[in-house]
Amino acid sequence: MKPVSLIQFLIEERRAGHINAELSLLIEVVARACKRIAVATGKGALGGVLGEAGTGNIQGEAQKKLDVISNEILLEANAWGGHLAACASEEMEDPQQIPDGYPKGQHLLLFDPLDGSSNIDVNISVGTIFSVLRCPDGVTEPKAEHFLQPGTTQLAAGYVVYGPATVLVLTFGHGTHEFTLDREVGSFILSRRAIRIPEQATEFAINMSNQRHWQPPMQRYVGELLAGKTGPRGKDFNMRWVASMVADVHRIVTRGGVFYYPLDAKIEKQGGKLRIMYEANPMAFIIEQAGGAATTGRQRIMEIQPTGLHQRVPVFLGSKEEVELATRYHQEADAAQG
Ligand code: FDP
Repeated sequence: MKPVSLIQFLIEERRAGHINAELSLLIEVVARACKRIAVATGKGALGGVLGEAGTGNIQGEAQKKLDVISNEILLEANAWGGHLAACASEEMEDPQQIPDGYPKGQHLLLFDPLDGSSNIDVNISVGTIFSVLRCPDGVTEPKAEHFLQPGTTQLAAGYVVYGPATVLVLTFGHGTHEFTLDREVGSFILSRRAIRIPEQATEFAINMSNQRHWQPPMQRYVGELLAGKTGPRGKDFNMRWVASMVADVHRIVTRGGVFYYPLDAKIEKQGGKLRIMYEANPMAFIIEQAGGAATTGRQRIMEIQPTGLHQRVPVFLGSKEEVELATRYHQEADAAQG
């Protein structure tokens, strides 16, 4: 079969009425920016881009040089295209407006330019996550409040994992599709269409070092996974934790499994670890479109009405039956408490 490039795929999606020309252009621009990020991350120590930038982001986390570079690449690529009303980045407190003199479009772009960045210096996969929303009608200078739309309103979501291969995973709400970067030619080529995540899982991803801080239903659920064949689940589970969300999610998109970043006593006040707008919502959209489930342990992530651009939530996502079981344990525990 002849390879299908991302550009061809976008034209097909336009013809199918799934996207309009502006959204197609926006995705092309994001993909091109991600190719530049792939080049920058791929240089490693030779690019002089490893290490701390000496600055902090809005979350108070130390920024790596590559966090800053990736953010600039995405901002710059999107400023002039005419397809955006504004964009918001995990690395910036407020939305970024389109500079004067450039045409504006109908879309809002949100991104985490380099997720898992604590892994950069040790040469472990990192990634970019993005989400596209429609700018509310009549709004010409979008503010944070205009981005605060539930995940169900996303027009597109995707991530790029910079690993042994650079891979883009994308959804427009009509299935989840994977593209692999052909480095010689410089284009993304469709490598899996309409991905399906198995409903049952045998692998789970969680930071076990937080176990003592978890809430009782999480303790119960993971305790049962760890008990394996001899426990109530009657089967063994394997554990994986890359500590780079994009890489962990990509494993699930490839061979199933579940990813959990639950609420725990250490992060209770901030509501969770992962950001709803830049991480949880786009990943939830991608996972649901591949037949998986994504909840906070208590409710569907994409139905949450966000209250802040940098709001954090607990994240349970992956193989449907497993996420539903973990969610049921939390709901039952809450109901028993009244
Ligand atoms: P990072 O802080 O390195 O950017 O986005 C947050 C994130 O990485 C996720 O990519 C990853 O899954 C998680 O944090 C890792 O958290 P722990 O350090 O608690 O393991």
